[in-house]
Amino acid sequence: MERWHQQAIVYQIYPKSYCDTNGDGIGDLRGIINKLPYLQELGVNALWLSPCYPSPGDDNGYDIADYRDIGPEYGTLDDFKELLEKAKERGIRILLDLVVNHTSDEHKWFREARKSRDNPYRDYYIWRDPVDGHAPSDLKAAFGGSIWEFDETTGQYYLHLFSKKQPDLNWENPKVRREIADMINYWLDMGVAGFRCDVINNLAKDEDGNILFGDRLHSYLHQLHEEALGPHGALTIGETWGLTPAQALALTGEARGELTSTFQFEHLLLGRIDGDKWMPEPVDRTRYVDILAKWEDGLKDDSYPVLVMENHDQPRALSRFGDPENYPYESATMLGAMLYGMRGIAVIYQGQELGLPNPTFRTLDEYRDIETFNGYKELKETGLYTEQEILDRLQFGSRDCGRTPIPWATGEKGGFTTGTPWIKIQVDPGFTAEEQDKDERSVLNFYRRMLALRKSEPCLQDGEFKLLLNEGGTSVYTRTVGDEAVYVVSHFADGEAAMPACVPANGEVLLANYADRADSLRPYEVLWVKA
Ligand code: TEU
Ligand code: CA
Repeated sequence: MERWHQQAIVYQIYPKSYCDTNGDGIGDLRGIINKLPYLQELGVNALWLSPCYPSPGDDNGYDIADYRDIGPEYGTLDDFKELLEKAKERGIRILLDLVVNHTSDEHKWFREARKSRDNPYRDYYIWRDPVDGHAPSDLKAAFGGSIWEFDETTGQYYLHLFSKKQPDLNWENPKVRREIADMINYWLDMGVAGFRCDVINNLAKDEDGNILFGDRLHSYLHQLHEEALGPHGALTIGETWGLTPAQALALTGEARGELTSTFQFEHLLLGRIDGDKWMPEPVDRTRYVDILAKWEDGLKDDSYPVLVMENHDQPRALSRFGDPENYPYESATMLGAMLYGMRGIAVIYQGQELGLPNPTFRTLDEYRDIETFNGYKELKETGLYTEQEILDRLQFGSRDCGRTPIPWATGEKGGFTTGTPWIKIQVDPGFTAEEQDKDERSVLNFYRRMLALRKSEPCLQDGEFKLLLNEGGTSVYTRTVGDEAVYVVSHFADGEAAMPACVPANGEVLLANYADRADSLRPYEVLWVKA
């Protein structure tokens, strides 16, 4: 694995909600270019841009109509090349989102494929005849309804794991694999440094209907690696829901010649009854730490965990796992330092560095996300909940909780736009970049100090992970190189706790979210101690 992969600190940008510079209420590439100084000062060294390709926006850009261009609402290819260049001047690499399990139904390939059964592009997608006049199977799509959509013109169904405007590509077809490898090379030749790979473990579908980790997944990924990713030394981070450590090892590592790394989201399923995003339950915080430690222990040598707590599909971590009402600063900084002291590729989602909680959604029409509208429909159909109970569940689980624009400055529109934002923006006192930049005791300045240490402290770069303690809300782990160690001490709870005996009393405090060092641990206290 390339050295820079191991040291990557990736900042995910949801372009639509980052910074709007032309007043249309939609974030754009020019806005990202303007924020490069802020990103460099934060200390990140790579950006992952969620899709900003041409798209009808059915799934907010994860329905791509042209893989080789920039959506006009975001700017032009020249703007993108300028971003690449200016980011590189600041030591920041750019990763794009590789969304190749499906295209938009407005992609040229699908517009052709649906014209006739013998169209040259027909087999770029997955078509089946009706079975007894019905869909070929009764599997459900992620955004509601069947995974099969009937196409009147040719009398067949096509497969879509997500919305019916996101037809799945047929990876069995060598022409599809060739097209995607060529597209990857197009961006890597331009200077893109790698990809976050959308639902990459869905690519291979087995005849028995299995759609996760299908039999031919490894061969498909190996082909992309050999023909495109490997020769460029590209960093790839696979989005792989339902992954186990064994499956992660089988997908990553130098010798595999497939992916560099994979997200694991197991801890992000906590607080949900059976993982159902609309069904809240108390978070088992001890289990949260145990899960993170399991992945640290499961991926060693040239496989790397990916350290993540938020993204554009998740509500804000502070609202899910912290205590935004009573300890916003302490719990946001504890969640960050407990995670980013660990070994792996660090991924930070836009706004996480400001310790943003969920925005408040009061009515259904304030939402924008297809998954949320489907959630509303499914909850309503149960007949079990009042309108307000449904809205409360959407507030708990909606992806839009992580998709509202970044509050750069005080004022109604938070310095995000001069126009009308595409989705509501929440600007709360103390939660803008402008205020936090000047406040030594802000989440932003804590993140700046934390990331600088993560890059400068050898134990945090190459140190071996070892969990020493995780009980009653207190956890301690070490990162060790030789006879030096950094102890990461976290009190994942309110109230006081004893300072664990395993923490060296005379160690040097590298990072702390309380101004002084006490003999005990205070609410959501976190310490990085060098000994
Ligand atoms: O997400 C994969 C996915 O399954 C998510 O929809 C996830 O299951 C859900 O949001 C968890 O609450 C990727 C993208 O990140 C997501 O934005 C897209 O909607 C999806 O794939 C289809 O491209
Ligand atoms: Ca704009």
